[in-house]
Amino acid sequence: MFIPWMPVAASRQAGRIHFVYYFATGIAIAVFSIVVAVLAYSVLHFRVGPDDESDGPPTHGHTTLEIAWTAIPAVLVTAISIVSAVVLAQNGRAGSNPLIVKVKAVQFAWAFTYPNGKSYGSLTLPKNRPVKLEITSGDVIHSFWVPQFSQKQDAVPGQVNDLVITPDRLGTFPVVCTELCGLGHALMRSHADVVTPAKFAAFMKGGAQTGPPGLAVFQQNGCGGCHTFKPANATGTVGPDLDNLKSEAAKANRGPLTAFIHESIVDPAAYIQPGYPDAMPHVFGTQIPANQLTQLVQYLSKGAK
Ligand code: HEC
Ligand SMILES: [Cu+2]
Repeated sequence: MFIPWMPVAASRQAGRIHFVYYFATGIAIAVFSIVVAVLAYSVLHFRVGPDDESDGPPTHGHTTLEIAWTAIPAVLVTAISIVSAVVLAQNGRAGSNPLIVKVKAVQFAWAFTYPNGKSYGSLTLPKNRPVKLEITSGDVIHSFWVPQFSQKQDAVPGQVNDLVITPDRLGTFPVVCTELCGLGHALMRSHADVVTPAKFAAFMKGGAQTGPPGLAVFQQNGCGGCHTFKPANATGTVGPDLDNLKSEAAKANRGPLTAFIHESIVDPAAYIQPGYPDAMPHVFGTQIPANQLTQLVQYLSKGAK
């Protein structure tokens, strides 16, 4: 396309959706052009003379014209409906062997779990294989969106919504939360890497989970959306800078560092850091499994100064 009206289509579904867009837009442009042309012709051609104050000639209906302007739009609207219905049906089809990835949204992060049981904070997908995302939420309503895949799907607590994607373009594309979900909503972003099938097979085997175990817990629970923490490359500013945890724990005077961190995560309201709102989610105590919580506390206490 000469002008990039839309994000590049990076999946088969996106290609079809773009076709529907252009199909409907093409019809709209044709109708608009005809209407404006008739209007312009009428305005110019039937313009009254300077001194003509007489009434126009009386006109009655024009049956042929009326049938035409009823029938043509009906045909066009039906055509758009049929094309949309076909695309919708095709886009919902995952085929017989889709890759199933469980997607869990929480304030304010994404977790993607693969059939091998491993979870990641970003999405890795093989090119040209249908993927079925099973999307849910751990707290409030979020919405999964990758502009280049052209589809959105709500993440609703207590419910699993499917989304089928067949990536057909290698590259890295943003994952965006597109449902206002709280203070860190604007930061609730990740990315989708579309890789070759060979690379994907290596990814599934290797696990590619880099960094200390606590890092994954930190990323999966969206801590970085609100906190700055250098070891995790996190730059959030809603909550205190966790690089300063040691001095803040001393100031708070609520026991040893690890105890303070543990309490801050499972019961944020027990001690509110002066100058900050009570904005930290109160769900982590029940949401993060005990072993992961231990890893997270260790990870934060090691990185803290
Ligand atoms: C929605 C934003 C938000 C998210 C997400 C969030 N926090 Fe917080 N956090 C805050 C705010 C605001 C405070 C300060 C208020 C308070 O003390 O409760 C805070 C305080 C803390 C403190 C105490 C720090 C201090 O200096 O007193 C720790 C430790 C902490 N958070 C860790 C985490 C971890 C670990 C996660 C991820 C599991 C996380 N936070 C997720 C907003 C957030
Ligand atoms: Cu969200």
